[in-house]
Amino acid sequence: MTVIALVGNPNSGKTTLFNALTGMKQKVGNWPGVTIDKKEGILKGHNDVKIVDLPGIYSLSPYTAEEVISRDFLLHEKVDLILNVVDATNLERNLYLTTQLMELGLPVVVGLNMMDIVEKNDSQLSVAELQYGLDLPVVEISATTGKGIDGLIQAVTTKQNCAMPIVFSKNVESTLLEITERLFNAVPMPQLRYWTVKVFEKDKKVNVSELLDSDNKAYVDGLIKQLEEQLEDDSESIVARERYDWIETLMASVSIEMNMTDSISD
Ligand code: GDP
Ligand code: MG
Ligand code: K
Repeated sequence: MTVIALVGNPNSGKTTLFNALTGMKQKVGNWPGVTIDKKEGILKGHNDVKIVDLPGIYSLSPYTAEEVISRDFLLHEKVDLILNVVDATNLERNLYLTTQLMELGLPVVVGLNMMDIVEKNDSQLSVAELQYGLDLPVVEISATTGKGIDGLIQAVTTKQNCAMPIVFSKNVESTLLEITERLFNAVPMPQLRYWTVKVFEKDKKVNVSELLDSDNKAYVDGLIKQLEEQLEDDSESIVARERYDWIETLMASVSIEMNMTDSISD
């Protein structure tokens, strides 16, 4: 059985897409906790492919019960592919989670949802630039109208490469490398980038003493402290800013202002 995890921000259209992909009826709404239970279905026309509708999340650093459920499922259950549902009308914010999903060592396909709304707007996006920048398959869809769903089914049932994590700035990467070198035997190899970033962030949900012995932990803590002093910021904020900067650069190539096409002609 192939397992596809539907992951995205709250209200990105996961449940609507789940229903379109499985033909199953499921409650759609905005009430908090509406998808707190794990919901599963079989992909239409593919009896060997299971779809799991995970609770909506903004990040993999869990603060809410929903985030804990979704993160634990992605880290500890058998998942073959992440279908990241992205609200195209809220692209910049939604991509924050995408950059984290790219660190799990799994194939990621982006379902770029709400394209029916984008098409009615003045500002448009270059999906080609988005796909190029993310280095992930991006399929334009509208979960409510069903547009693009066949292409999406094709993309998620095709063998895809594992996502490549985004690269941070040089001095952050050199500290991360020191952490990575010390985590090789402590975490599952595909999740190495995820755990490296977690250790760097000093994530309170991660028990570092299970991953590093006390000498290595002291050494790594020293390097992190050095970088924090140099950048005058705490490590968690450093990572967040790296993600925002990367997304901002990507958005500059993805966003197309419609009135710009006028000035190109002269
Ligand atoms: P979830 O929180 O990610 O499960 O999102 P839902 O599936 O509950 O959808 C949130 C809202 O967005 C609902 O009102 C949906 O009808 C609406 N919606 C979902 N997909 C689309 C889409 O492609 N286009 C439009 N216009 N609305 C959508
Ligand atoms: Mg839902
Ligand atoms: K919802």
